[in-house]
Amino acid sequence: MRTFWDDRQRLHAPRFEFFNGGLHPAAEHPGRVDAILAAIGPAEAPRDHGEAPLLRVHSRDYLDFLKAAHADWRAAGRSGDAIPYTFPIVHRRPLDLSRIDGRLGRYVYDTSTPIAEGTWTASYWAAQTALSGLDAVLDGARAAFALCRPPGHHCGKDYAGGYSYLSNAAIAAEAAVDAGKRVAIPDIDYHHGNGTQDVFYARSDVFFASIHADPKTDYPFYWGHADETGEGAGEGTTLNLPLPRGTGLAEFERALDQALEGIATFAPDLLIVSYGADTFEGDPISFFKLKTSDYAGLGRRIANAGYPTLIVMEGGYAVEALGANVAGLLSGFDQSCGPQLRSATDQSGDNHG
Ligand code: OKP
Ligand code: ZN
Repeated sequence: MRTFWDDRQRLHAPRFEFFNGGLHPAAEHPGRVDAILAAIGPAEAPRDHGEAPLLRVHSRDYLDFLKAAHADWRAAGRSGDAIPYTFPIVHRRPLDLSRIDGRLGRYVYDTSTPIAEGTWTASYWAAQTALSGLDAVLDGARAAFALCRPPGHHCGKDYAGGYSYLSNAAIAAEAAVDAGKRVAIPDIDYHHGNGTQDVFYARSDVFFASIHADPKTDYPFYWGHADETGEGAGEGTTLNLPLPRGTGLAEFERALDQALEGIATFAPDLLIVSYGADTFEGDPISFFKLKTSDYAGLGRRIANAGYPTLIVMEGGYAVEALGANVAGLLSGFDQSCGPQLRSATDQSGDNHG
């Protein structure tokens, strides 16, 4: 499988996040990609597609905020990384605020998403990595892996959150739509992909299906409930499959099959998989029970659905097992002996291989 990665993604190196009332070492750190690269070997460098494809998803004012936020924070005499602490929950309205402290709460919805000196550059190259993986698939590759970091599935048009600053999977999906494709996004990270869902919630041309920890107990809490199914023209093109803490392989595979069935009904031309390995039993911030040996089977199941597939990296924080968990899913996909690609006119709805 062709894989993509850019070293500038290491430049996002926040030291701490604010969580449960105190500063904690950042879980989403550059050591994660060292572990993955050691397991999967060298990757291709992405091509620079510029800002235009980012602006298909994100607003100009949000990108400008993100570029300048860390410098603005330091210019205000602050130390460390920029973390918001006041949020516009009550009587929200557009306000033109000057002080960085107020602008942070407007654009970042939680305290786990610090803006460090290299956050913009790293996020920019994560998005370019996703776009380059998409190019490979559009050029005819069966599959490609975009090693994106920081992750992207929690941020939306004009907000960051959940360690996410640019919505890598959504940016690639919009580029695929622009290339005339019908896209489905299965999200198998432990956490609901609320940002991706939000971007496509009212859209009929992109299907979003997420398997995740029940937001009644787990981040991001406010989104990812089973009754969220899309709105307007997008009614029915969002599928949420929340699962309880303690979920193991059998229940996870059942949900994955259900997601792939929904996707088959939608009949996409290609898949963009948001892959988080934080479903692993040893993940320090998550509570599912998947084992390293389980990931190859998930890769096989996704391959057997038969669509050209871009796999985009999201979470996964058990660094000692992360390389094996990622390599496992990719090699399971590659070794799939299931059906060849289905054509757009051959949608049998049979996902089982
Ligand atoms: C990002 B991704 C624990 C705080 C957890 C943020 C979780 C973001 C997960 N230190 N809050 O979906 O893996
Ligand atoms: Zn996650």
